[in-house]
Amino acid sequence: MLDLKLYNNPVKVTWCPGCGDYGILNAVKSALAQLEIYPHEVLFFSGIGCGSKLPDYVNAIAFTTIHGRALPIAMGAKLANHDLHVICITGDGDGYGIGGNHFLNILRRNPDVVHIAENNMVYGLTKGQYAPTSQRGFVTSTTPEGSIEIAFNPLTTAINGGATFVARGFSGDPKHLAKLIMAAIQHKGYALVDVLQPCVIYNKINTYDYYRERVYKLEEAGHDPADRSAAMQRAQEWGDRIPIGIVYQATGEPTYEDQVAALRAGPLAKRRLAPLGPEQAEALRREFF
Ligand SMILES: Cc1ncc(C[n+]2csc(CCOP(=O)(O)OP(=O)(O)O)c2C)c(N)n1
Repeated sequence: MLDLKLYNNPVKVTWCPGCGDYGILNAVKSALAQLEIYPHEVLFFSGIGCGSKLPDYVNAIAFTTIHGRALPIAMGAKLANHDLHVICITGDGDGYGIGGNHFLNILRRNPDVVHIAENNMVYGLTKGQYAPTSQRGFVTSTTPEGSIEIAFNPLTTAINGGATFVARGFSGDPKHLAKLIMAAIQHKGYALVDVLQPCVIYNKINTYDYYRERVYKLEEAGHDPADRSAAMQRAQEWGDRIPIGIVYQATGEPTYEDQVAALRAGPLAKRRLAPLGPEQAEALRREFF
């Protein structure tokens, strides 16, 4: 186990006191320390949102993309350098709303990328508009009479879309969440960890108490993550009992990068650049600049 302090940096955290994102930050650092992954071996991507600030608060390599676009950029980085642990951090609006198309497509491509979705069921950064995961009836500035839409279910969508690892954690239980993140990092392929994350300012329904009364651990309930139909059943469970843990895991599926013909000779980061003649160099310069 590495020293947790290794992942500390001097950046001032600007989340509200009590924000569920603190538990996720602790769980991420703890997972990296337990797996003995050094800061230079991990590459974070995020979009825009409160949750997307998480990589700013970790001493590691990080790239803030634009709203909703972190997943395809993370996938590109993994294709270029397979040695890096690529971790993508999105909010629910970021990852499932504006980035929804990228979410659907990464599921069926299976690159070796971890996706941690901080699911507070609301748009936090922009001050409380409803999100795709907001529960029906949820009252916000943009749904003054309550949301009339069915809440998006990331777990069933992920399993149905071809994801090979689907888990749900709760930011109020960072130790358990760290175990899920470790399993996601160790999984070869796309791994979704959807995290129930209370927003203490804009979501007064899905609070710490709301979840504490309802969550139960799948590993203590005899659930077999390899059983796809059992996973679909658990993924639909919501109400008095809410499952957390590894919902679904398929092993042995090839990753995207394993199958790309152009990468058979190895990832780009490991290849020597052939010396360019002046004509080739000029042609490239003209094409790209
Ligand atoms: C293209 C674009 N559209 C809209 C925005 C405004 N915007 C920034 S963050 C955000 C939503 C944040 O919600 P979520 O992703 O759930 O993250 P949270 O802040 O709740 O952690 C929106 C709509 C933007 N920055 N860029």
